[in-house]
Amino acid sequence: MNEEFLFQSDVPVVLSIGGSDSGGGAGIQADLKTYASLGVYGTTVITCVTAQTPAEITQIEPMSPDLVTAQIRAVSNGFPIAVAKTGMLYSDEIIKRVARADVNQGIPILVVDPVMVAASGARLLQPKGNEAMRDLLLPLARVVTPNVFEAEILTSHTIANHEDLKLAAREIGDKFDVACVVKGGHLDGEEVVDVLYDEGEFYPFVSPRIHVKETHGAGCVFSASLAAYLAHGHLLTEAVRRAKAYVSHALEHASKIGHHAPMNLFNPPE
Ligand code: PXL
Repeated sequence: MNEEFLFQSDVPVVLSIGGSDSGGGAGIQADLKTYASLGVYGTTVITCVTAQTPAEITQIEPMSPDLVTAQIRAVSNGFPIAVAKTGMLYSDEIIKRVARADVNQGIPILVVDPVMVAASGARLLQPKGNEAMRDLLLPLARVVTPNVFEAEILTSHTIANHEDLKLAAREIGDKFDVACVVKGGHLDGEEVVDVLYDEGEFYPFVSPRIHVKETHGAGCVFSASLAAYLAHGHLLTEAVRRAKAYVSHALEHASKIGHHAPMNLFNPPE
């Protein structure tokens, strides 16, 4: 893509490649709300449709791989994408399409949220997809954002404490030649420590734990806000700092919506 095309926009363009969450709290819906809130233009490639609320997923149906390819082509031909992020990709066939060089060539910066298993335990990536995620998609990323469970799958090591978390970030970063931020929210403690590893350096990000009963979509919102801050031109360390603050603030200001209490994405911290 030529540079002129990239700078023709009044606002940066971000692309989310992921699943639809009918409850609106995670997936593509959470990403679009985050993009609207942070002043970037959101575009989407839907990989699958899920029937769910924050409490449970009752059905998942993937799009055809051809439709995924057609969506990526349409969006990248029509818009100057600054940053793309991947979320729920569901199958190895879909990962293969996203990873094809002739399909994703218009994407300068890729954020990979290696979505595998939901907090509820539901499988968001079929077992065959783990290998495709590791071998085909991770090496294309600028930054990968696993939670503790995903980092355990990617490294085949147990993560029980902050030292394990650091080692996992370094192992993933060095192995795939990417930056890696492992999110520590699933470890115990009154502080949540996320660790970014980039080009041989560790950057810890510490925040007080926010005690809320619903954290559905927090991972999606972290990677989407990270993509948005990168699209605004922030350096990776500053983009991670801001993404973490955005998620914390959204959790802290959760709104009561029926029986649920989803994050408030429309009240950013700065
Ligand atoms: O948070 C991971 C995630 C991503 N994408 C979709 C989801 C979920 C979790 O439920 O439903 C569509």
